[in-house]
Order: sequence, then structure tokens, then C-alpha cells
Amino acid sequence: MISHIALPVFLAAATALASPSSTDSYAPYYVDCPEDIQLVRQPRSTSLAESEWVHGRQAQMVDSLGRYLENLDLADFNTAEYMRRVRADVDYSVPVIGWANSGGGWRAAMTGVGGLQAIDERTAGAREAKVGGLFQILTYIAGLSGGSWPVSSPVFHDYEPISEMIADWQVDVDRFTDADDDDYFEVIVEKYTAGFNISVSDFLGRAFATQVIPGVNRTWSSIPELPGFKNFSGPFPILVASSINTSSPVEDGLYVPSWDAPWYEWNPFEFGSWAAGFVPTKYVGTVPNENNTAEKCVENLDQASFVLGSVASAWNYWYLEAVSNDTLGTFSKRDGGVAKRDSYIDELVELVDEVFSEYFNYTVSQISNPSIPNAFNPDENLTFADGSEAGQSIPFLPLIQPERKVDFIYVLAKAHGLPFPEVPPVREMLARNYTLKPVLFGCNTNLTTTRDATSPIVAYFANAPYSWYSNYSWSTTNMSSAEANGVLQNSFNLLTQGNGTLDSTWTDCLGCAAIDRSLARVGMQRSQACEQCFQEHCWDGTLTAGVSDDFVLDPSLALDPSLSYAEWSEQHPDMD
Ligand SMILES: *[C@@H]1O[C@H](CO)[C@@H](O)[C@H](O)[C@H]1NC(C)=O
Ligand SMILES: *[C@@H]1O[C@H](CO)[C@@H](O)[C@H](O)[C@H]1NC(C)=O
Ligand SMILES: *[C@@H]1O[C@H](CO)[C@@H](O)[C@H](O)[C@H]1NC(C)=O
Ligand SMILES: *[C@@H]1O[C@H](CO)[C@@H](O)[C@H](O)[C@H]1NC(C)=O
Ligand SMILES: *[C@@H]1O[C@H](CO)[C@@H](O)[C@H](O)[C@H]1NC(C)=O
Ligand SMILES: *[C@@H]1O[C@H](CO)[C@@H](O)[C@H](O)[C@H]1NC(C)=O
Ligand SMILES: *[C@@H]1O[C@H](CO)[C@@H](O)[C@H](O)[C@H]1NC(C)=O
Ligand SMILES: *[C@@H]1O[C@H](CO)[C@@H](O)[C@H](O)[C@H]1NC(C)=O
Ligand SMILES: *[C@@H]1O[C@H](CO)[C@@H](O)[C@H](O)[C@H]1NC(C)=O
Ligand SMILES: *[C@@H]1O[C@H](CO)[C@@H](O)[C@H](O)[C@H]1NC(C)=O
Ligand SMILES: *[C@@H]1O[C@H](CO)[C@@H](O)[C@H](O)[C@H]1NC(C)=O
Ligand SMILES: CC(=O)N[C@H]1CO[C@H](CO)[C@@H](O)[C@@H]1O
Repeated sequence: MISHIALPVFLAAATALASPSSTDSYAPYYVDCPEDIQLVRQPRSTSLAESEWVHGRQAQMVDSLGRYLENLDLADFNTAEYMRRVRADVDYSVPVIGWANSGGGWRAAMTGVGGLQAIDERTAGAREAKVGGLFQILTYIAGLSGGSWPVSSPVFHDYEPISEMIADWQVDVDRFTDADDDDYFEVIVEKYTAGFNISVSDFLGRAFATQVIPGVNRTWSSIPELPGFKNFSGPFPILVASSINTSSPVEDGLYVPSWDAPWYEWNPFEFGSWAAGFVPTKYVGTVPNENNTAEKCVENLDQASFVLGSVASAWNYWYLEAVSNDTLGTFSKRDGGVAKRDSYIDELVELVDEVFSEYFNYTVSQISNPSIPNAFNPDENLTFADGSEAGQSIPFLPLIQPERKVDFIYVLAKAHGLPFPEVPPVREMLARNYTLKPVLFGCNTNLTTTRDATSPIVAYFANAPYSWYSNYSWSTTNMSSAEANGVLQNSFNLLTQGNGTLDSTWTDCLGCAAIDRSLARVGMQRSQACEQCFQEHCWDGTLTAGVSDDFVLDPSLALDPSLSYAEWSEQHPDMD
């Protein structure tokens, strides 16, 4: 329950803070722009800085790739020969692998980070289970909404072992009720006083960051200075959000994103979109003049907490759900149908609205989505919306930009004419149990939008119960360590198919998929064993009758099917 948001202290803070300019501040501030800076870059390619970083990462990954493949020991495949050819031209040959973490609030965060823990070679049992080491060969990691936590946290933790990072999250602490809410509002007021838009996302972002970003006041543009990022120890993080503007559809007085609205991405070097262009992340919030430069540049608007809030800005939907009794504001990440009313969220909506209206005289529409000065269109601020509201609960877009040349994507959880595998409709996914067990898409290049190898192969892992019912409400804000371990263990079992007990060829098949697109580049053939496992684990492009209209997905534990949800709940009374 939400007990307090202490208003009087907050009011005092609002009047006390006049000119925030310190570097350890949440508030953005102005500096002299570097001479000759060109702010907006046309989106023709990835930035030079990203290309150079990826070059470094690919070189750093070669040994990890060799270790992973040796451990996997794929049947009827000459690993030594493959590695010899890869080493001969690392930039061209090392597979480019991305991890896409879907949205879904706390549930997505915990399931996703459990997946990362499973594929981290430093996790006990991960190498034995044949998935450990995949983290070490990821080039990119992308996320949105709650999926932004597992994406932001590792880099700010200097890519320390994922299990240690999770321990640092202290998941048993509720960052909304156990923390001192005043702190969140005090820093938001600093931003307000500095003349920038503030919204509920600033508030939520502070709470999220307190959990997952060590030190909290960190910026995305400082990532390139971090030792772990500098020595290429982990994947390149990207977060994405959709957007709204004054032409967006309106529901009950609030803008909602349309499915064709522009998407924006944050990465350590740049912020922007593949439609409008990119600006240096360090100077986000600076509006360029006619010469694409400026005298004063905004800094510090790229606070990690604000970035987390900006990609999880679903307040408009929470509010719509609350006022419409669940008839408006349906997320693409929900299972469909009318969601169970969530009294926690209702309460939070009411309290936060109250604070913002009482102390800023802001209306709900003014606070529901965050905006920043727009480098791409000076006439209108750029306003973020949660990507899950715009038909995409999985952040594919940044990973399938042809410029990033991604070969293989892991997805925990359709694109715009970009190279991507064809995926079957939901009815077919359900009929084939792809919502209960992992599946690969696009192994056959004919089953991709481009009909060639420019499309990555995608591994899709639906969050399903293996050893634990991990379908918590997305609005969960904390859990006991026993619950957290249950969820993390469930992700381990999902990734490894119960250490192979449910499917003895799956982990080999993941390895086959990881290197498949690179085989052609080094002039080698897909092995018979990989061909065989693709037959088994890749969607073959055909459609069956699908499921019937009255189909209900009500799975039992894959590793203990006799234990019904009702019985399990009785054994775990604290978890509902
Ligand atoms: C973050 O910055 C704010 C000022 O904006 C400061 O009050 C707070 O103590 C800082 N937090 C940490 C963890 O350094
Ligand atoms: C799989 O292995 C992990 C790590 O060794 C272990 O914790 C887990 O219980 C195992 N799961 C099954 C289903 O055997
Ligand atoms: C953008 O937001 C700022 C801060 O709220 C505001 O002062 C400014 O007028 C807005 N600009 C436009 C073009 O709407
Ligand atoms: C890279 O940096 C991290 C963080 O400082 C450090 O723990 C790790 O040992 C370094 N790795 C290499 C290969 O130097
Ligand atoms: C404004 O929103 C509309 C509707 O979503 C979208 O089609 C359009 O591209 C957006 N314009 C800009 C400049 O973002
Ligand atoms: C842009 O550049 C031109 C040519 O150098 C100069 O005359 C003009 O004043 C510049 N505009 C601004 C806003 O600085
Ligand atoms: C909201 O839905 C609940 C459950 O269906 C119903 O009991 C309640 O009357 C509805 N409230 C409004 C305001 O429509
Ligand atoms: C609050 O804002 C409304 C417009 O939204 C305005 O009419 C009203 O005067 C404002 N009240 C105060 C106390 O500033
Ligand atoms: C899907 O799973 C259900 C329940 O375990 C099973 O009855 C059905 O045969 C499976 N369908 C396919 C296509 O594997
Ligand atoms: C793709 O389709 C073409 C034309 O039908 C066919 O010749 C080719 O063998 C197919 N490739 C694969 C990998 O199935
Ligand atoms: C979790 O899944 C079980 C089994 O399908 C279902 O009965 C239960 O209602 C679900 N819980 C939530 C919170 O969705
Ligand atoms: C897009 C935009 O400008 N959003 C809001 C920024 O904050 C002011 C209030 O100070 C609102 O009026 C704007 O709508």
C-alpha cells in the first residue's frame, strides 16, 4: 500500500531551490556549446562512435565466442576451423547478436534479468546447462518499459556478474513506499525550477533508478567513460520509446501514441530516431539554430532515472484504465481481455495526481507524459510514450536497423519494411505452444521480409511457468528474496528447458542460431545436426487452423505438470 507522499516537505523544497547547476544534480543546466559542434546528424548510419565501439566489442568477444562454442561442442561441426576463419577477419565474421527485452513492468524486469543471469558464463551452473557464455557474446541489448531495467543496469554496474547485480537491486525493498518519497519530489522540483518539463515519469524514474542504477544520479552520456564499457566487457545498451504529439489520437483528454508514431532511442552516444536524426546524448534538450549549432547547450537531461522514466511513461494508460474502469488504455503487452483492476495503481494514480495538481497546478494531461525540447522540430516539444502502447512490446526496431547488421536476436517476451523474420499470427503461436516453449524464427531466409540473410534469426522466449508461476502483475513493486529466486530460477529453466530435461536439443539449437548467419560469411555450411534442430525448433512458415475462439491459456508448471496453480498458490500463500 502507498502510505505517504509527504507534501509539506515537498512544498518547502519547491521554494528553497533556486539555481541548480551542480554536476551532481538531477536538474539539467546550460553550458557553452563546444565550438564547431554540429548537433543533428542525419540518420544514414550508426554513429562513428558506435561503429568504433562495436569494432572493439567484436574483437573482445572472439575469445568468448570460442569458449562458448567449445563448451557447446556442436555435433558434426568443426569449431576449430570456424574459429580460425572468424579470427582471420573479426569485423566481418563475428556474429552480431542482440538481446531484446520486452515490456511488462516488474514481471518483465525480473524475468528478463533472470534470462541474462542464465546466459552469463559467471553464473553457477550456466556453462553446464550450455547457455552460459551467450551474454559474453552479445553485441547489443535493447529494452523498453519494464524491460529497460535489465538493459540499463548491467552497464552502470560495470558488467559485474549479473547475479551480483541482482543482489544489489534489493528487490525486497518497495521503492515507492519504503523510500522517502520527498527525495523524489525534491529533485523533480530542481528540474522544474530550471525551466524544464516535469511529469510523472520523472517521479517514477527516480524510484526505478533507486533500485537498479547504482549512485542514481548517473547520465547516459557518462557511459563511455565507464571502465567496463571502455574495455568492451558487455553489450551496447539501447532503450526505445514511442512518442505523442498534438496530432496524436486523444482518449478521454489524454494523447495516446498511434502505431505509426516516430520511435526514439537512447544509446550511450546518441539520442534520436531513424526517421528524424540523432543528436549527441550529452546535449539532449539542446535545440539547434539554423546552422545546426547553438551557443548554449543543455546538459544533464540524460539522467539515467529520467531515461528509465521516459521509456516507461505509461501513466496516460494507467490513468485511462483507472477512469474508464478498464475499457480504455489496453496495453499490447497485456494478455487481452479486461485486466483485473489494480487497486495499488489506482491509489498511486490518485496520490500523484494530487501532488502535481496541488503544488504545480498541473492537469493530468500535463503530467502524464514527459517532454523535452525537440532538436528535430523547434515548434513542438518531443513527448515520450511507452512503446507498449504503440503495438510493440518488444524493442525490435533498434536491433533490425540494417546499419547495425544484427545476425541473431534473443527475445524475452513487425516491423516497418525492415529486415525481419516472418512470424505467425497469435492464434498460430498459441496452437503451436510457442507461448509455452521457445522457438526460432527466420532460420530459412525465405521466411523473412527481405528473403535474404540481412534479416536476423530471432529466438523468442515467452514467459511461461516452468518451476514457478512467474506471471506476477506488471505493477508489482517488490518481492521477497524467495519469490525473486523462484522467478530467476524459472527464467533459467526457460532458457535451458530445465537443463535439457524438457528438450535435449534446444541449447545446441540456440548455438546453431547464434552463428548461422556468420557461416556464409566465413564460407562454411550449416551442419547436419543444426539443420535437423532447425527443422524441430524453427517455425516452418505453415499455418494450421490455429486455436478456437474459446481457447484459454492456462498452463501448469512445465517441470511439474501435476501441480496445479491452485495447489501451488496454497503452497506459496504470500504470492498472488
Ligand atoms: C542526486 O542529486 C540530488 C540533487 O539533484 C541530491 O540531492 C542527491 O543526494 C543525489 N543522490 C545521490 C545518490 O547522490
Ligand atoms: C538446472 O541447473 C541449475 C543450475 O545448476 C539448478 O539450479 C536447477 O535446479 C536445475 N534445474 C533442473 C530442472 O534440473
Ligand atoms: C517546451 O517545454 C518548455 C518547458 O516546459 C516550455 O517552456 C516551452 O515553451 C516548450 N516549447 C514548445 C515549443 O512547446
Ligand atoms: C574491464 O573492466 C572491468 C571493470 O573495471 C574489470 O573488472 C575487468 O577486469 C576489465 N576486463 C578486462 C579484460 O580488462
Ligand atoms: C505526430 O504524430 C502523428 C500521429 O502519431 C505522426 O503520424 C507524426 O509522424 C508525428 N509527427 C512528428 C513530427 O513526430
Ligand atoms: C549561421 O551562419 C551564418 C553564416 O556563417 C551566419 O551569418 C549566421 O549569423 C549564423 N546564424 C546563427 C543563428 O548563428
Ligand atoms: C467497474 O467494473 C466493476 C466490475 O465489472 C463494476 O462492478 C463497477 O460498477 C464498474 N464501475 C463503473 C464506474 O462503471
Ligand atoms: C491553475 O491552472 C488553471 C488553468 O489550467 C488556471 O485557470 C488557474 O488560474 C490556475 N490556478 C492557480 C492557483 O494558479
Ligand atoms: C501444446 O500443448 C498442449 C498441452 O500440453 C498439448 O496437448 C498439445 O498437443 C501441444 N500442441 C503442439 C502442437 O505441440
Ligand atoms: C527459397 O526459395 C527459392 C525460390 O522458391 C528456392 O529456390 C530456395 O531453395 C529457397 N531457399 C531455402 C533456403 O529454402
Ligand atoms: C497466473 O497463471 C495462472 C495459470 O494460468 C492463472 O490461473 C493466474 O490467474 C495467473 N495470475 C495472474 C496474476 O495473472
Ligand atoms: C509538450 C509540452 O510542452 N508539454 C508540457 C510542458 O509543460 C508545460 C507546463 O509547464 C505544459 O503546458 C506543456 O504542455
